[in-house]
Amino acid sequence: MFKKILVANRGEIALRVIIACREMGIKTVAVYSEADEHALHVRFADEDVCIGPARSSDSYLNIPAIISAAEVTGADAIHPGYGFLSENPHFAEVCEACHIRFIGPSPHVIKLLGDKARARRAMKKAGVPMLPGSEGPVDSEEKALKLANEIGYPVIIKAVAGGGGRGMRIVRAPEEMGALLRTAQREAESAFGLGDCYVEKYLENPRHIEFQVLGDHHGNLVHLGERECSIQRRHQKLIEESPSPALTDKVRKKMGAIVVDAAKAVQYTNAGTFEFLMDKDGKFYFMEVNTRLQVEHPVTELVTGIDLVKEQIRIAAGERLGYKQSDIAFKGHAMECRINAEHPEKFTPSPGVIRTFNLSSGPGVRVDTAAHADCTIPPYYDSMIGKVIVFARDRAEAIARMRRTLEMSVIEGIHTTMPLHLRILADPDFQAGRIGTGFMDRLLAEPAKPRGVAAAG
Ligand code: MV4
Repeated sequence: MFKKILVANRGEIALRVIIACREMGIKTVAVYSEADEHALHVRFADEDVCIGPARSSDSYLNIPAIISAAEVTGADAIHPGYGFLSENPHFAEVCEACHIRFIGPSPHVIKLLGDKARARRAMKKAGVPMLPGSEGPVDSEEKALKLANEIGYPVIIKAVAGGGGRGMRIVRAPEEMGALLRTAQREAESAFGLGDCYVEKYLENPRHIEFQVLGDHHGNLVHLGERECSIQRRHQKLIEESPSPALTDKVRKKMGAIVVDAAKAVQYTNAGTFEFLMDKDGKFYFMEVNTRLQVEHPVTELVTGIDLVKEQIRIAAGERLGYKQSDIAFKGHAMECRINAEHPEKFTPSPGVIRTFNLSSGPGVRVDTAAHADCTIPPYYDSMIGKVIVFARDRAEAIARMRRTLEMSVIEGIHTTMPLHLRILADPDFQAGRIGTGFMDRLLAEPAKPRGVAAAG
């Protein structure tokens, strides 16, 4: 087992990794930017190294500074968390070249699945259900039109290097194709340095459902069920839950087996997430694979009882998964609300000093955060300041528990998304599990009901 792990991240996820290490008896090294000198991940690590100025590109993305920090402290592994360098195959390669274990999949797999067109081909070959679309990048308007004509409108143009929804264009009629393909290519070129785009059939208001996998270096690979992530706005998830209200045990078993076979086909190791779109008939279509630990991993931990971060560390150290698929049982219902330092309606960032910070606790409540009273939320990074995760016997109890917890929570000094979460949780469609990726557009199009006032009529 590793003796010392460097945590190449900040905020709640850096703290989450430190928690796992402390419980495993592994020493930790925090790295931090000049804006994070007083952050909790620095306070609770055994050692800490400043890696540069506040801007991410100068600090949390600064590969030479992070590798140097690992070398001077004698860390034998690096956990990248999510975001920043977590899906950078070059970083994973540099770690291995410096004899520091990267806690994540192999650089080869990160690279393969990071190219969305290559990932699509690999997954199709492995038997994963796909939407009809192009085999690789489409380089001309003619080819795009021919394909769209075959599969039918609407179609969607996506960047090969994309993911997370950036640089996508929906084409509803042939006369829009030329202009939209060119803008998508131009946008992809400037965002990712690669203009290649592919085309596939567009689904209206699908559900976003993802499967968690864990694979060791001895050929053992299991799935840990799904997470429903349809409650999103501008490709930022707001609420995630497990199980999905749309899945039966039978479908979970069938999709889980498909995902396990596909992950084995690319020799996937460590933690990963296979994302799907589900249409109104319950059919699944592959979207992409995330080769990192995800923000919403706690909901899976709560319904399976498996600590994903400890598992990542054990797997990276060469240990075997200690269980088979048939040993994994799903129990109860978990739900997570992401608390962002944002204006709840305008979605503009709200950095500043938190004056009061009191996230309620109670039976079945978990809070993952690195924020506290009198801490400063810097403007340089992601606006997520914490996650409230509840665990209950069933979905109705999970919703009631989440509403109770947020109602009894107080954050003052900055704006947060808590009021928006309460609005979502009070919505009859949400409560009935009638959700899709268009849910937030619908909710935000209607005026907010005044809180605590019964509607007339
Ligand atoms: C789609 C789609 C409909 N049809 N692909 C958004 C994130 C990016 N990874 C892919 N996305 C979508 N791809 C086809 N063929 C709809 C979306 C989409 C979406 C997906 C998941 C969660 C929220 C979303 C919001 C808008 C669009």
